[in-house]
Amino acid sequence: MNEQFALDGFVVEPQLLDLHLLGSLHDAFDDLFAGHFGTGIEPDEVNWQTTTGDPRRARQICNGWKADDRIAAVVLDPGSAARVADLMGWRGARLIQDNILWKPPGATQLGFHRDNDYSHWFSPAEMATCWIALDSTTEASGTLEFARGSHLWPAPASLDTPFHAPDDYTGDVKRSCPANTEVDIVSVVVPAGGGSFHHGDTWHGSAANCTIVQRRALAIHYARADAKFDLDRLEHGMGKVYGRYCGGNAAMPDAHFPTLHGRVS
Ligand SMILES: O=C(O)CCC(=O)C(=O)O
Repeated sequence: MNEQFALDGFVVEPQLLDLHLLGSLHDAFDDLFAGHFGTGIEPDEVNWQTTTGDPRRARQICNGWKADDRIAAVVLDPGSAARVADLMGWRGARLIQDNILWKPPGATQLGFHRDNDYSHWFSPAEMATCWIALDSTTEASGTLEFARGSHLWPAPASLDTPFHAPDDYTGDVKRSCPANTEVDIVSVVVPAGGGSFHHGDTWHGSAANCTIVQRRALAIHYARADAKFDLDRLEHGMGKVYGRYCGGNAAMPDAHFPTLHGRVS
């Protein structure tokens, strides 16, 4: 594992994307949130659409790669998956889900959370994430924030902060911080096309966009290539959205969770 990643639980990168792609990705965001799905396939989660969405809320769609080939070209890139595998010490990485996030000027905050608290429907329940800024970011524009070293903290006893528009977006991370430790927040300030990689146990969230510029980002969540459905937990109602792709055995189908780098076993 990279030394900085092992200590902090994240690394920030000034450039992750070929800048020629930015324009087409912005167009893809316009299309997805307007309900135009180029491939004819709906994303797995659509939390905001032009006609119905609350204009003050951060916009979110999950698995836009299925709906739009311009998003797929970035999400299915084996290079980012290889980097994640290397940082995590995994033999391979498969896609779990993408997360398309758009905070227009004035849009609301996203609560601090750990991605691994959403991964209990597969095993090992470990994720890692590549986050790519599609606009230059500043603290004021509500860029992604990490609690440094928080991947080493004990798992939280309970979770109260909703993802969308919580009153205090830092509530859960403050409550989960061990005694005698300070929450050390680091903001990902990068040019468009830059971003970060983070461990699934690292606490992260973001403030409201208090500027007059857009704040769009593409997050790509990965698991180990040999991850399997946790049939027991699916039976107990966990992972309803993605568990529907379980064909009765534990293997995760490549059509929905493609292996992007390395070996499955
Ligand atoms: O872009 C953000 O502010 C949040 C991203 C995030 O938390 C995620 O994709 O898990």
